[in-house]
Amino acid sequence: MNFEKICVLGLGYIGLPTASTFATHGLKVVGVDVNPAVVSTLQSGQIHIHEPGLRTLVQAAVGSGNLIVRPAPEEADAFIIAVPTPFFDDKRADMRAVISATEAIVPHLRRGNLVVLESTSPPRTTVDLVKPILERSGMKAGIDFSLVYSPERVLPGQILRELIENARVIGGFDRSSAEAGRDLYATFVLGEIFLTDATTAEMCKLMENTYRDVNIAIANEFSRLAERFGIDVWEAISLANRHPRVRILNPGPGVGGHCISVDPWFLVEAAPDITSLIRTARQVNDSQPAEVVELVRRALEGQLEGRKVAALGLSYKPDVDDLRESPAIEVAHLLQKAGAVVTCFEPFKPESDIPGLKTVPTLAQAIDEADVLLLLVGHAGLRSIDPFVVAQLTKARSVVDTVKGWDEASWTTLGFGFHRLGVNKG
Ligand code: SAJ
Repeated sequence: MNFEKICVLGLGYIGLPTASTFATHGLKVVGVDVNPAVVSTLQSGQIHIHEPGLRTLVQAAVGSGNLIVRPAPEEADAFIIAVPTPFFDDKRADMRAVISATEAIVPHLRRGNLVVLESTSPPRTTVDLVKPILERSGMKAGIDFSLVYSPERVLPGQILRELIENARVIGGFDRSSAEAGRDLYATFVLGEIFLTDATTAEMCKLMENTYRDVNIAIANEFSRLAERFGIDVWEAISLANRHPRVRILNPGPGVGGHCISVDPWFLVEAAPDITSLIRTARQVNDSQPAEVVELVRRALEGQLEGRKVAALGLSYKPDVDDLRESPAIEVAHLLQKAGAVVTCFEPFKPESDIPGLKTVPTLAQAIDEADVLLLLVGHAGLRSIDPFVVAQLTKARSVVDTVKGWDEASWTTLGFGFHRLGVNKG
């Protein structure tokens, strides 16, 4: 199947790179976002998210005339839905954005079109939710138009490379839909393309992220065990990982971001009676910020009330600016609830304004008055700070490292007390 013009609905972390990559590979792309601020930012040549290389890519796409940004979809050969699927407070998937994006396509749907859902969704969303909405057009999936679920699997921080190089799974409502999807993504995907059915593709995406969540949960539980039994979990993990069939992940302050901390709930919601392991893993990872609070309490000899904590790093993981579902933010809130006075510094969003938290734009301001320095995210720029320089800028003489970002000896030789998550060798 041949594609000349496509519409990409949702210009966030996935939609914008995808739209731009199609555009730089020669397709006419209409990028659509319902948020007027996103539309005007992109139309003025700026971008609203941080991702290495994205600014240059978007500028190339817009500059070529192939990418235009609009508030609503229009007729095209294919439509790609890449809108967010967050969850409600009770952990049920919030599918409102998928529903309204699909509804927005209906008036423009023509015979021979392809519709792709990329948003991570509960099992059977493509056939049970998206298909009936599209068929309000009077046309039938698999007969009049093609329908596909194709999950994005790119790692924030490496999106542009992984978009092109990763293997791609294309789940068709029927075989000819899957083949149409393959023809579209073959425009730029260099990784292998695998065809399957839509529900298998949905499950595949949810299983990948759930697998990672469960594996991080066990690392976090190992770190609690290490603290109880008086060892260093990082050393134990690196030794265990010398086994040819063991690959334990890293413990940390918790699991954040819009993917791994959300997607397992889609499986729990869909089948609560057979997902106890998945639910427990989520609960273990969600309780990790509280573990960090206890670690800080120990570093401050049991007293958090009125003590000043410099929280370094707020994003959900290293070297990205994404604050969604960030465990670091949860740690800061919990510390405040426990009576500590917290000053936060996020180098990738120095001007960020987070409700209920005090953020400052420089490291110096964050550590100035602190009693303890708390490393929450292993950003390269935070890992490489010089303890000698820091010692001149702060009166704190205690550090807490939740991500194994700092070298213990460099701090202790300067007189700092050093506390690391998962280590209890005292
Ligand atoms: N984390 C740990 N320990 C680890 C690894 C990660 O605590 O050993 C934490 C991170 O700090 C972060 C969270 O887990 O808070 C998730 O980070 P991540 O790097 O594991 O994953 P994401 O959420 O950035 O991206 C994931 C990726 N999925 C998998 O690796 C299976 C990516 O390929 C997906 O495309 C993405 O989710 C998505 O969009 O679903």
